[in-house]
Amino acid sequence: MRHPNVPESLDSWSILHRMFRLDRRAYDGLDAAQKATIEREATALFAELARDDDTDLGLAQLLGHKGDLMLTHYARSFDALGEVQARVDKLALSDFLEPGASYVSVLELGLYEHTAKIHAELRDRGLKPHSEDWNAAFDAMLDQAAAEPRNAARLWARIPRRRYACFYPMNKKRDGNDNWYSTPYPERASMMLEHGKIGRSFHGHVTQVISGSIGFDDWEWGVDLYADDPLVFKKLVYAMRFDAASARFAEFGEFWTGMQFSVSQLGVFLAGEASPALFADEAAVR
Ligand code: 76R
Repeated sequence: MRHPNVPESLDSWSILHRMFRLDRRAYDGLDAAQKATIEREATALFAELARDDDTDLGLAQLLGHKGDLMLTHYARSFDALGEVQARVDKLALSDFLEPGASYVSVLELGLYEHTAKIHAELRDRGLKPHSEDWNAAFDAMLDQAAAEPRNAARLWARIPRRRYACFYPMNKKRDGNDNWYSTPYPERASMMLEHGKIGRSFHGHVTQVISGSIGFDDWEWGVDLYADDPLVFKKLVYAMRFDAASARFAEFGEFWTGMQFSVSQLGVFLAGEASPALFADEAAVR
């Protein structure tokens, strides 16, 4: 299963992003009692999904014509994601939500450096690639990487509760001389190292969640960024454009940008008169 050219990753949450348009005019036409019923039912499900240890839910009010509401679902398997998708579709609120886009991916922590070190170490120990011992040593080292406190904390982290959210899918290019996948491992590893350095210069200002979607969806990765100030997205993504991993090799899909809000603010979002708030207090959020 392990291949010398392929960086390993640690994988965790199954993730489904769903972007909807809300038919505000139709919703506004309902009488107060109907709205209250719809709001109560949706709030109960969303609260459950945001509170449960085995799922998480992020709500964001989107800006622009690409959608009004983004639901970011985390679950512990694709099966569980399927259940979540069906439950949302069964809500009376769904009569007013028109699906605009969606994205399926799995949260991943890339291990370029770890993988290179593991290969070197296994070579030094004289283990033959793909032998039983080689695979076992590999598994042990991956378990060790997963147990590192920094990785462990990020692997099953919940959706960052920061006000501004931005999501976009991306590829690494396969185009003539700019083919990421035929670039030698050490070069890719050093570009990823540089990428990480630029990323870390924004440490604290942004929380990024990288999810892999090769084999699942139309692009190769999903990028979620969360910050307390939307300008951080512009500065970070711009800075990265100058870095080889992005400058030479990145291709981007559509961007979705908006404001996260708390489940208890769903009614404010549906009423459409004020911007629904995100409460920092977790008890209020969940
Ligand atoms: O996770 C880590 O901190 C380790 C270093 C790291 C990896 C392995 C890292 C750091 N990223 C990694 C992997 Mn990233 N990242 C993006 C984008 O807009 C663009 O140009 C690209 C979109 C942003 C904005 C971003 C931010 N990263 C990846 C991968 C997988 C590649 C692969 O495996 O081949 C992609 C597609 C990707 C894309 N990255 C960081 C950031 C930030 C802010 C960091 C530092 C995080 C921190 O330590 O605070």
